[in-house]
Amino acid sequence: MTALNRREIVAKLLADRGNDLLVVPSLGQACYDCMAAGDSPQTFYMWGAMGGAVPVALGLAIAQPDKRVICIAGDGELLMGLGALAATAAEAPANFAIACLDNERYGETGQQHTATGRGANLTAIAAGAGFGTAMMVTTEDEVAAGVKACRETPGPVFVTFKVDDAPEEAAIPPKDGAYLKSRFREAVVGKI
Ligand SMILES: Cc1ncc(C[n+]2csc(CCOP(=O)(O)OP(=O)(O)O)c2C)c(N)n1
Ligand SMILES: [Mg+2]
Repeated sequence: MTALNRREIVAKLLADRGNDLLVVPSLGQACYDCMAAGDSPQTFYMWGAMGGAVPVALGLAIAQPDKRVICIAGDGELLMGLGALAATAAEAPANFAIACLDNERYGETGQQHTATGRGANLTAIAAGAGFGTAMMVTTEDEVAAGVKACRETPGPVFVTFKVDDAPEEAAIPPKDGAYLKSRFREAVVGKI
């Protein structure tokens, strides 16, 4: 494993995010990473629905073409919903990026090994699905380019960040699903 730190990657992905960046972190540690970088009503935390973060974020990107949408997803999360990568490439939203935090583990549930530590390459899978930009970031030198691609490159963009498998301290976002939905909706389309 290389020594990239997931919290530092997420802090960079979300730096100076303003009001036009919409973020969908997958369940578990990706949510805590986003919370640790600073809570925002423009973050829609997935408290469950493993495998559902990309479909949710893809629909959001299609519905909000003037806003950048980033799905920050664990490797386990993506492996559970690989078909969503093909659907994303087929829809090809220019405002959409997936940032995979690949620790080669199901970290949230006890560090079980995932297939990415045993040969599966999510960047190659994304490229095969048809993503125009599909990058693998393994060193500090490559981080800035990976972050820039997620924030700015016309999508769909897929970037794997190989991060170390050390669990970080939990930073717990709000848990009330109705509240999270309402505040996100209001932040994106205003009060109804
Ligand atoms: C359908 C389903 N299966 C299993 C789980 C249990 N579960 C919750 S988080 C998680 C691991 C997620 O791994 P990954 O997306 O790689 O995130 P990490 O914690 O490693 O960053 C698992 C197995 C679940 N919530 N839903
Ligand atoms: Mg993982």
